[in-house]
Amino acid sequence: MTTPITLCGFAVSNYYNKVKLSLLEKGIPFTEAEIFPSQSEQMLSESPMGKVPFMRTPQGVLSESQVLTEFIEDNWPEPPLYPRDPFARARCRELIEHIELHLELPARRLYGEAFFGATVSEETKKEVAPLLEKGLRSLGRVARFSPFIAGADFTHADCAAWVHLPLVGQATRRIYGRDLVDEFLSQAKAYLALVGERPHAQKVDADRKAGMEAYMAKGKK
Ligand SMILES: N[C@@H](CCC(=O)N[C@@H](CS)C(=O)NCC(=O)O)C(=O)O
Repeated sequence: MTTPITLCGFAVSNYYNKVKLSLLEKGIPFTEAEIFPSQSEQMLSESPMGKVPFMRTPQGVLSESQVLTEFIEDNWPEPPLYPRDPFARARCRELIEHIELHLELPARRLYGEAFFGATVSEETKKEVAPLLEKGLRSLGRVARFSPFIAGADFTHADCAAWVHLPLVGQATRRIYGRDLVDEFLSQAKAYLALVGERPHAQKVDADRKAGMEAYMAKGKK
């Protein structure tokens, strides 16, 4: 497929940035459309849950970041961001599932208070901490950090880990006064710094920071 695609979402979204980093690392031409989550009819016609990211392609619109990742890899196999071997590929997907289901999703319940000035109940905070501890212990059993999360090569699993783990760590620092990611995954800090040195990661991060500043400036108006 040669026609450019459009990645829709906003630069502060971790799921958006996961897909954006995969696209950049693979050198796929794409444009970005800044779109925020909503339940408007227009939005729901493209993203059935009203979430971002979603992707406009010549064949139609796709939603769910992992679906976009798989679509990208299937359409543009070179350079590969999954190993060729099916078992090793499955290991990468296992890592992504672990991070999203057992870390990002529970941590998301804290984001309202951690990042957006809302209040999260004490009950929720108590419920989420052991889930995250379990999720981090489980990730520690499958992550390699040698030097990348799935082994020697940079993969889509790194695109996911690099956007989600810092957010989980930051949320736990703000809510519990402890960075559970650092506490349970001693290699995480050095690993995230290694990925963060990649030029495309730096581009994603610069856009994220600019997006965050614009969001804060809007809030002050
Ligand atoms: N499972 C979805 C999660 C995407 C997601 O939660 N995106 C957030 C922004 S980071 C969103 O759109 N939130 C709005 C909402 O939940 O309604 C994916 O992988 O794409």
